[in-house]
Formats: sequence, structure tokens, C-alpha cells
Amino acid sequence: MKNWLVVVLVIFVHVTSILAQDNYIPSSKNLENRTWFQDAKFGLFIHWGVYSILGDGEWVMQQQNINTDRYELLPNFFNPEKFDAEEIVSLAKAAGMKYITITTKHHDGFAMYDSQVSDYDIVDSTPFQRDIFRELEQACKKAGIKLFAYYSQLDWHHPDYYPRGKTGHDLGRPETGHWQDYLKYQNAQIKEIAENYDIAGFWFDGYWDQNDLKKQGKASQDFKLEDTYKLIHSVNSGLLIGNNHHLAPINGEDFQMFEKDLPGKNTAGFSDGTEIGNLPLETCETINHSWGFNLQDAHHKSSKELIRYLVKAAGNNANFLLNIGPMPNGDIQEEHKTLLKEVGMWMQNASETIYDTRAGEIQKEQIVSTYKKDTLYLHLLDENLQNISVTFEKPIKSICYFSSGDPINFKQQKGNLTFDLDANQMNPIDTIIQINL
Ligand code: JFZ
Repeated sequence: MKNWLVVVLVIFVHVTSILAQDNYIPSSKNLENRTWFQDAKFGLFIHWGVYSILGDGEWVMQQQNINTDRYELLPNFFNPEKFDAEEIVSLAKAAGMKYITITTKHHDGFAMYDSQVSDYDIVDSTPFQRDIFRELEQACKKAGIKLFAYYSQLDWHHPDYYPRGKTGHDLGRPETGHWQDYLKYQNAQIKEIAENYDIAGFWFDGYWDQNDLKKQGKASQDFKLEDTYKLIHSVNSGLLIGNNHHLAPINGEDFQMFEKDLPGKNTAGFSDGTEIGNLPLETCETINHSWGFNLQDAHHKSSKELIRYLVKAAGNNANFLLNIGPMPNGDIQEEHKTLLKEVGMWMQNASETIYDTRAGEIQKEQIVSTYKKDTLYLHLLDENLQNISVTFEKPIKSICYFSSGDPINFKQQKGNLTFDLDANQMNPIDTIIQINL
């Protein structure tokens, strides 16, 4: 090779590698975990902290303007003697869930694991003194369930979380602070969680607190997300990172989440124009109207609504992360236990139309589809449907009702698939039609 050509090639390789340094390339372990995540489809979200004592949700510190020195009394009263990690994990498992995501630190700044960086945690400042995150980790391991750490980057307790963003004013903290010191503290906590616990990944929240200032053109702080993501992936490249920032995915993330909405929808107001990226998707929703325990919230969703949300999520290529908020004694409300069991009963019969599937090509308001390999599952979410007429070009071998196995006569002409439905086979929650390709 000519000398000048060698020089040009060396420079080219060097320059492209510098440019590539900033672009996150997931490891093969990470890609494997993403596939596991997409196959898993259903997880349990748990919002639990010292706020549960007040029975008014996880935002109570902000909403009732509780001064930091008053709020700091709460850990003294936190003694959840009914907490049983194995029971919670078996509830999740019986519901058909494959993973649990729990708040290791919410906006109130209180760590629900044994932090070495701070004593503001469940082991060092409650009479309970037990590391519930460790207990869940052990119980999950036994049951074959994966564990994710929710971590709030927004912090209403740390004095260096300053300047304040959308929230956290009027909580009696000094009107000064060193943002870089807050970031050091935050990253040290994230690092110790990644290093000391057997987790599958992180679910970040609170980024929107500063971003809100930015949107208004005001001075805001930068979480330097990519630094945090690099830190996590350097501890374990397989860890999956998602962030509830309500934006399109950012370099270094492994899945994209939607709060209280299916991808592409914006009924809750958090996903206004949020692009759907190419990463695995997840949507989270409450079992009633609250994330953290709320004594007065009796707006429990029905098992029918929950099952249909799961089906619609799967039909939109997304996992469903269903939230419960344990009570201050560590137990789960009876209504929520019952709902989880009911969803689990449905899953016992129908989970093969959910797990390991991807969004099918037929999607209408009341007709959702999922597929795997050579099977397409039509989920009919309207029991009064009498016939089906949809665009479908792929050659079909046979069609039957999923639960009875009874065959269905169909016509397929010029890319249009039509068949009649038998009223006796319709199910009030979801009538599943199996199309064999
Ligand atoms: C966030 C948390 O604030 C909430 O407590 C819960 O953990 C949920 C899963 O995630 O929800 C939000 C996110 C953004 C705003 C409000 C609530 N916001 O922009 O005002």
C-alpha cells in the first residue's frame, strides 16, 4: 500500500473512533437483556417510602409544604412490621409479572436501601433497620423475578439540590447549594446500588424538574445524564437504563417509558409530542389514582381495565408496569391483592398471547393484535362485535377461537380478511382469535 494511503487510513480510523466515543454502543449482554425485557411484558411497580405513613401519596412533602426538619421525623415512625418480601414477590409472580421496579429513593430523598453515602435511609434512621431492597432482591432471585431500581434525580431533601426547579421550594432548605456536590452524591448512590445489589436496571425520574425551567428559558441545572449512564454501564454493561424524562430516548438509555399512557397517546399530558424511538417500550399506570399509598383513594381500576391495558400495551409493543403503594405497615391493600390475583387468573389462560410477543399489524380502537413466530393473536376488546373485516395480506392457514379451539370460517380476498363471530364465544374482557400463518 502507498505510504500516503496508510496515513490517510490511520487518520480516518482515529477520527471515527473519537467521534464514536460519544455514541453509546450497547454490549451483547445488554442487547440480550433488552430482548428479555421485551419478552417479559408485565412488571410490578412499587412506590413505597416513609411518606406512606401520612397516607397522602408520595408527593405529600411538596403538596403539604412540610419543612425538611419536620419531614425528617417520619423515619422515626416507620416500622412496617408486616413487610414480607416473599409475599410481595409471590403476589407479582401469581399475577404473571416478570419483574419488579421499586423506589430506592423518591423525590423526598429518603433511601429505601442501606446507603453508605448517607444515613438518611431505612437501615440507619428507622426503628425497622431492615434493608427492604436487599430482602426483595433475595426473594426475587428465589422466584426468578428481576428487580429494577427506581431512583429520583430530583431531591427535596438534599441541601445541594439547588437552584430548585419546578418543585421543592418552601421546604425550609437554604437558598444556596452546590449542584456539583449534589451530582456527586447522586452518582455515588447510583453507583452503590449498581455495585451492591443484583439488579436488572434503573428507572430514573425527576429530570423534568429542571427541564421545566429550561423550557421556560430560565436558568436550570444539568444532570449530565450521559455521565451517569456511562458510570452505570461501566459497573455492569448489561444493566438496562430508562428515564421518565418524557422525551425521546437520550444516548446511553436502553428502554423508553411512557407515564400513564400508551406509546403515541397523550391522555395524561406527560407525552405531548414525545417521539417513539427504537428502544424497547414500557408504560406505567396506577392500580387506583395514586402511586404512593393514599388512604382516601378508592378509585381502584377493575381487573377488566387492567387486563385490557396490558393487552393494549402488548399490542403497542410496550410492557405494562402496574403500580401498587404498600401501606405503612408494609402490607398490600386487600383490594389490590384481589385485583392482582384476578389479573393472574386471566394470565394463566392467556399469557401465551402476551409473553414473547411483538405488536401485530392489525391495530384498531377495539381490536389489538400481538404475534410470535407463525401465530397472530387478535384481541377483541368489544364483546358485541359481530364480524371482522380488516386489511391482511399474509397467507393464512387457519383461524380459531383461542380458548375453545373451535375453528372459524374466513374469507381472504384482495388483501381483505373477513369472518363472522359467534356470540357464544365472545368474552366480556377479551375474545382472543388465533390466526395460524
Ligand atoms: C413521576 C413522579 O413525580 C411520581 O411521583 C411517580 O413516581 C411517577 C411514576 O413519576 O410523575 C410525574 C412526572 C412529572 C411530573 C409530575 C409527575 N411533572 O412534570 O409535573
